Amino acid sequence: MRSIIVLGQTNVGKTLFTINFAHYLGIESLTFKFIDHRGEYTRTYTISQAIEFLVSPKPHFTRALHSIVLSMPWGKGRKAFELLDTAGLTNGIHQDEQVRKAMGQTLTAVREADLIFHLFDAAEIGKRDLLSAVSDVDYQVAQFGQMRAGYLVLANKMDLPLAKDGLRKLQDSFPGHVVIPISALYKTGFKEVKSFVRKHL
Ligand SMILES: Nc1nc2c(ncn2[C@@H]2O[C@H](COP(=O)(O)OP(=O)(O)OP(=O)(O)O)[C@@H](O)[C@H]2O)c(=O)[nH]1
Ligand SMILES: [Mg+2]
Repeated sequence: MRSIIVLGQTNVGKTLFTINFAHYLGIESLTFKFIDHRGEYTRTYTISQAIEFLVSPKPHFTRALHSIVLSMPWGKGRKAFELLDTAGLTNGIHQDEQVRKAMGQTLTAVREADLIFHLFDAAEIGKRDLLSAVSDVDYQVAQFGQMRAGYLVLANKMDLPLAKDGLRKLQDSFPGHVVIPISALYKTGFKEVKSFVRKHL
């Protein structure tokens, strides 16, 4: 099955995007496959349960890979694909072993994914100066991503103040890349994301 991996620093909105994009594609009941220190297992949530249990402003809330199978209309039928939510990327070596392990897991998974969605918190970037706006680890991911056809930068949290400034900084930092502004919270920009999937997956 083709797959899309969602990458980005902690708290940028990867998990909320994963859940609400699934909802946007018409899925009401989400079966997540978790792969962590307990092995591989599944859990099924409604959309509101998934948001309640899996999304948090607490940093490094997602501790390991979890994925859901989605599908969308394709030609005369539907096409199924996997959407992988990951633990937040960190600069350098994190002191927490679980966070370090999760980062290794993310980097392995990214090699196998067909498309990469690289999420940023545009509102946070809007508050900072251009030099410190985008971190080293994000540049490394972008460099790896640009070698692949299906690499997409998502400027998230466009509903918040200063996000427009952040979007501009992202466009300056990643010239030549497709940057789509979205709000994972309000599901804006999702039509454009869906078109990208249709074109590249
Ligand atoms: N206003 C606003 N808040 C958002 C948006 N997307 C996510 N958030 C909030 O940002 C916080 C972090 O969201 P998560 O989806 O848990 O972020 P994450 O990238 O999965 O974080 P980690 O799992 O720690 O790596 C939560 O409080 C979300 O409600 C958005 O588009 N707009
Ligand atoms: Mg998360």
